[in-house]
Amino acid sequence: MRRRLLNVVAAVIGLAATSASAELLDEIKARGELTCGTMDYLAGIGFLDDAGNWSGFDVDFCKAASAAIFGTPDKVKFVAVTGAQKFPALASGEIDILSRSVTATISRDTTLGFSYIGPNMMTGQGLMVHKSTGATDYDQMDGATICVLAGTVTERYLADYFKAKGMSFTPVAAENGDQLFSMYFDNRCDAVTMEPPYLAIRRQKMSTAEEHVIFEDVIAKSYEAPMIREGSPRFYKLLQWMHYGMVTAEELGVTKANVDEMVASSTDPRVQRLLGVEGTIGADMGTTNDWMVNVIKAVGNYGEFYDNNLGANSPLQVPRGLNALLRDGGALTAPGWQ
Ligand SMILES: N[C@@H](CCC(=O)N[C@@H](CS)C(=O)NCC(=O)O)C(=O)O
Repeated sequence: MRRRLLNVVAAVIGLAATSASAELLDEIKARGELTCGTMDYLAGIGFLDDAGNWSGFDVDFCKAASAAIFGTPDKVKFVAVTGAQKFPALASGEIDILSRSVTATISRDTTLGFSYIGPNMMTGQGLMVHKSTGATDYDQMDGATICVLAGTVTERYLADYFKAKGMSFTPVAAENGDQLFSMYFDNRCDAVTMEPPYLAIRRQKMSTAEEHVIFEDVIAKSYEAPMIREGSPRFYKLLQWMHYGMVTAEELGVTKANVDEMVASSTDPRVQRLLGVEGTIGADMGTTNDWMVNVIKAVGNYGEFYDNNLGANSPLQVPRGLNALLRDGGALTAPGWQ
């Protein structure tokens, strides 16, 4: 089933590739907006409110991309795509960027014809169980019934883990996130698997939140990353270095609140280069020299981008974990900005 889906997507990409010619960055600039595939139902990740405002971590990545290209975060057309639609929507050209809790893996990178940015959210695969089971660790899950979302990396990793440990389990597959969590909260499985931030978000919505335990450990890596189609190196590099620029801004203490002041008066050459006060990095890449100023004004440095959507300044309070700067004990870093 998975293989068949990969083949269909690969065939669509083949068609798209034959008709594609121009570098996407030029096409987006000529069009005057970019299109971004995301989700519309999960506050903190991708959410569309009743007033028509989009918000969340995955949404803000696209607003930042708009700021990097157009100088303003609002030149984005958001498209809500389901788990099943996300890769075909990117492959067919319906969207320019897929920013929707997608994990970067070797098969997605090398067989789908996509390139990933970042990763910009390094997490893993966790498990939430009913407290009544008494389980606190994976070792106690032999023979369990586990709800899992079809078509995600979590399906494969769950099977891999149990096989490697010589344990058995019964998977109960769901077609979408809402169905998955309804099945779990309705007691149709002992546990549900997904990346811990999503487990925490879903648990927080429940009045029975304290009846569910999220295990401390993870059974696999899941490094999530926005994706674009291959074949537009300037678009790819702009987004990749935008991500690095947000990390560099955090390293250098440049924030949404102080960026104007930094432009006006910082004497630190590293800050001056990042913000385009010195040099022509932005123009050389096909945008303006102050592109990172616009990105930081739109969504902040990486730390602000994370904390405002998911972390300390959000209702979700998801710890930075691996997404803290390397110097703070996390794994987040960027190559040199020079
Ligand atoms: N990162 C995983 C997927 C993570 C995941 O399951 N995300 C949920 C959102 S919380 C999802 O895509 N749900 C599908 C849906 O709700 O339609 C992957 O790339 O395979």
